[in-house]
Amino acid sequence: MMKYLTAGESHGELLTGILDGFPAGVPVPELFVQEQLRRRRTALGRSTRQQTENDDVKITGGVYEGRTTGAPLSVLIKNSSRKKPEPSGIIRPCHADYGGMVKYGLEDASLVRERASARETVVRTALFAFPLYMCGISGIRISSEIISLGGKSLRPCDNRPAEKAEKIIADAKAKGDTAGGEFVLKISGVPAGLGSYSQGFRRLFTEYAEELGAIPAVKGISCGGVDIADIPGSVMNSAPECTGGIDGGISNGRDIIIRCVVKPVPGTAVTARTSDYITGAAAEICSTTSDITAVYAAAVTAEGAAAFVTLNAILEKFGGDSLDEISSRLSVWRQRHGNVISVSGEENRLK
Ligand code: EPS
Repeated sequence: MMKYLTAGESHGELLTGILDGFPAGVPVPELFVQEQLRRRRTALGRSTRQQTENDDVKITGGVYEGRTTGAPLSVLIKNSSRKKPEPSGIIRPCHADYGGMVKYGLEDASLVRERASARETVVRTALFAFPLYMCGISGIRISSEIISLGGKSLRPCDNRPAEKAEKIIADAKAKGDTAGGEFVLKISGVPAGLGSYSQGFRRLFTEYAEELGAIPAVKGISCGGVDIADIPGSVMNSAPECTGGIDGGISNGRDIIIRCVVKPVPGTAVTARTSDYITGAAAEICSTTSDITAVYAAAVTAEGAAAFVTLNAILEKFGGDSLDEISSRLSVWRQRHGNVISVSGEENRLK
């Protein structure tokens, strides 16, 4: 099973991370890692900070002559934007400032901000690119799609969703405001039988929810692309894909569909009322450097997070320490079971 840890601050020297338990023998996807970082950095709605960062990543451990070795993978990403945090007791609303100062006994919110910043997801994106690549070569495709922004639908059936998104972002920026939204993850090619109902924490949806909920701006997670709360059971039974590929905590061989709600970035250029943590005095705060929306960037990190969970579920089910070992076990399972699709109570086996 894989585990990871990250370290570093938003404007410190560098960010670093370790992914332990990743299989041996996987070609090192250096260009793919860079591409995931580029997609995250240049995602729609980011702040000017992204123009100063180049997210140059160095893979510093766990690889030899172009292949992973099974040793912990380590990555290092230098920050271009370096600055000594300016001490401040002003609590930014809807950020980690207040909770962080109370928890760690700090009187300076900048120390909280430096680590609570979503900048940390740059490391997760780099580390998760390894499982995402391995999922790809194992026949599991993971993609994301933004379905709403600032309260407006962006479904592909909507007229020109990309232009609509640009306009929503431009309008929010002109008002000094920010926007939340929703994205959907689609994970195809997952074999049936991953996860378990035997314990709540082993349910596959629990594992996706844990990892996706760890992305800073993600505040809601549901399984299935439709508003499942709004449909009767009879409709759901005749369209079982509504439950998003996981039933009873176990993958059923269908596409896994997970929908995530992303909050608006709280750092707006519109002045917000707050208070000073030290003096308790009322204060006002506004920010001009923040992102307009985190939805697009979060979706890139989420693709990797979904791959991390999927690969971990594969490792739990099939075991194995190298690409060859895992691939051959997966292929035996797929030959035996294919994808089991249940339509109106009938079981059809699709090879
Ligand atoms: C962030 C605030 C902004 C974002 C940052 C996350 O940075 P700054 O404080 O420099 O204006 O740009 O995101 C990144 C740097 C990144 O790479 O994602 C925050 O407070 O979470």
